[in-house]
Amino acid sequence: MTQSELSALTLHARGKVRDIYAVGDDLLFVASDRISAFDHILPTEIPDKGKVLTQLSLFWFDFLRDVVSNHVITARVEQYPESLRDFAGQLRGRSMLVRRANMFPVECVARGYLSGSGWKEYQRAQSICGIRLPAGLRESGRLPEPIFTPATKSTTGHDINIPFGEMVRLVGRDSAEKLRDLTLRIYSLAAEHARNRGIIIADTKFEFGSVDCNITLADEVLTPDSSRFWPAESYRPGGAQLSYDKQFVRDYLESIHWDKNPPAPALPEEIVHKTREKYIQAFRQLSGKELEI
Ligand code: Q0Q
Repeated sequence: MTQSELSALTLHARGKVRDIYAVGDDLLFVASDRISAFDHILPTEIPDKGKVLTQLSLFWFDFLRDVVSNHVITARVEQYPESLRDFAGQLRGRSMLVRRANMFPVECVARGYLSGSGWKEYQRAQSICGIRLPAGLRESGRLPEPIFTPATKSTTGHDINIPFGEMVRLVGRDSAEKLRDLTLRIYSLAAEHARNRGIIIADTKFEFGSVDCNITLADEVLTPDSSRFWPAESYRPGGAQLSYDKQFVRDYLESIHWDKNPPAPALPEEIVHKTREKYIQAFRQLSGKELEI
């Protein structure tokens, strides 16, 4: 049987490496094997990357089942609607049928370490999202306690950090406080689990929605694409850290002196292979299970 193209489905939302399609009253969340580096989607895919990120999200949804509801209906293609039967081969292991949620227009970010936009803002203002921080913190340094740094999406795709008061204006005080508390609690539980297994989750971004008036964790969750994963064994505060999953790609792109302008270069087979292995290792290390390929 020929595999129908997913483009035959009705697109609901498209991201750099994941897409959502409308399926009746529900949604189909599909993770591709595309990889992004230095804000560019590379022309070379990493086989099974989408399966790792999907199955890692499913692991975390289950890990957090007593803390927060989630949007997953099922990830078993055999339980998908009949209309998706022709796509089963493309969807198995890399997709989820999810409830349609009324998404909050804020990205809920938890930071346990000082990195990325948080480090830049700290250097400029000794604060992040209006949260005053102690003097003398180092790049990649662990924060005294995790902080909640909400953001909104700009048209350029870069997140804009906003003060909590702005989030209150956007979603209301009750929801803002609940989302903040949930974000910090989920991050702390997941970061401890990961740290005990050799991975530092430096920061992470959650998307929440409302389903039947209940706050529901949506999108992908605690993956290397929605979070900064650092190998704990090489962690050294005081500078940029090695990426758990993207370091081989970054080093290769630096080694060929790519000017970071499109078109992004293709990746050699060896870099693809080693990167695929890192994704599969991350899943095994965090879930204790083997990836369903
Ligand atoms: C929804 N997104 C994010 C996104 C592009 C993901 C819409 N259960 C849901 C979800 C989810 N997940 C969404 N809407 C309604 N119900 C999530 C930002 C954007 C690709 C993938 N966009």
